[in-house]
Amino acid sequence: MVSGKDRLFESGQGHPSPFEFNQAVVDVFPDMIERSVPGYRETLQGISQMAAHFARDGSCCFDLGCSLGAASLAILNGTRDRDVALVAVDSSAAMVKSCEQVLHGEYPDSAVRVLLQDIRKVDISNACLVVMNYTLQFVPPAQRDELIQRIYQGLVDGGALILSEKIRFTDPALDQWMIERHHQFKRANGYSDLEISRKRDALEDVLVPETLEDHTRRMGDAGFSMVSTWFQSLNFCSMIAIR
Ligand code: GEK
Repeated sequence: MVSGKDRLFESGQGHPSPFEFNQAVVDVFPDMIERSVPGYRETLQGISQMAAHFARDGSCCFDLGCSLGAASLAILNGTRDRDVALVAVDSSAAMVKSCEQVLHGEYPDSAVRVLLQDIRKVDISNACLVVMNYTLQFVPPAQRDELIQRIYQGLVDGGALILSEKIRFTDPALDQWMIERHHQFKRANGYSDLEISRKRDALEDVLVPETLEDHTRRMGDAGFSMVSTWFQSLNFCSMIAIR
């Protein structure tokens, strides 16, 4: 898929409107996420390897908040010789439309379903792997416990959740230091100070990061037996939780 260059926050005055996953975002999404999320590619590579590891014939993988299907493609790549179905879910109609074209175009013979649905409502069962690659951060914090519990219940024994999130740190000085290094990463990728600050304003109260301790506690409370970080780059982190 050809991606335009992300110029969405290059200009404008006053407080920007809250960030939405609309067609304008879809048109630049691959460029936006690569230039904004440290370690994004490495995380996808890891997801592919984990999918190969956790795949169980006759079961299903879920990609919750699939956007244009990058994590779905990683899962399909890791499970290509296995009898494993894939369900990809997103609540943005524009994302789902393009994601369907990408996945069915690249894997026409695979058992892939792309659902336009809210992940808080999706039915999860017989899952060997559930991936939420930078999606939980957009779910209101008060609703996160219930979603993680439902994922746990939908996994087979030995199945896993991969949860990638932007995180915050309890120590305000460390938190600020990480935010500044992330902004340095974005500047090195060509974003201006104005773009960085306008995107930050647009994401306020839309993307709500939590600490690693919050995530670990929630997954432990849900019943996961092993919870660990497997990848981190600055304040972006991917965790694995095994049922
Ligand atoms: C990737 N995983 O490239 N229900 C369904 N979808 C949702 C919900 C919800 N409640 N809330 C947000 N989304 C992808 C990247 S992007 C991350 C994921 C980012 C969807 C939203 O529409 C968007 O497509 C996605 O979650 C988050 O590996 O842009 O930072």
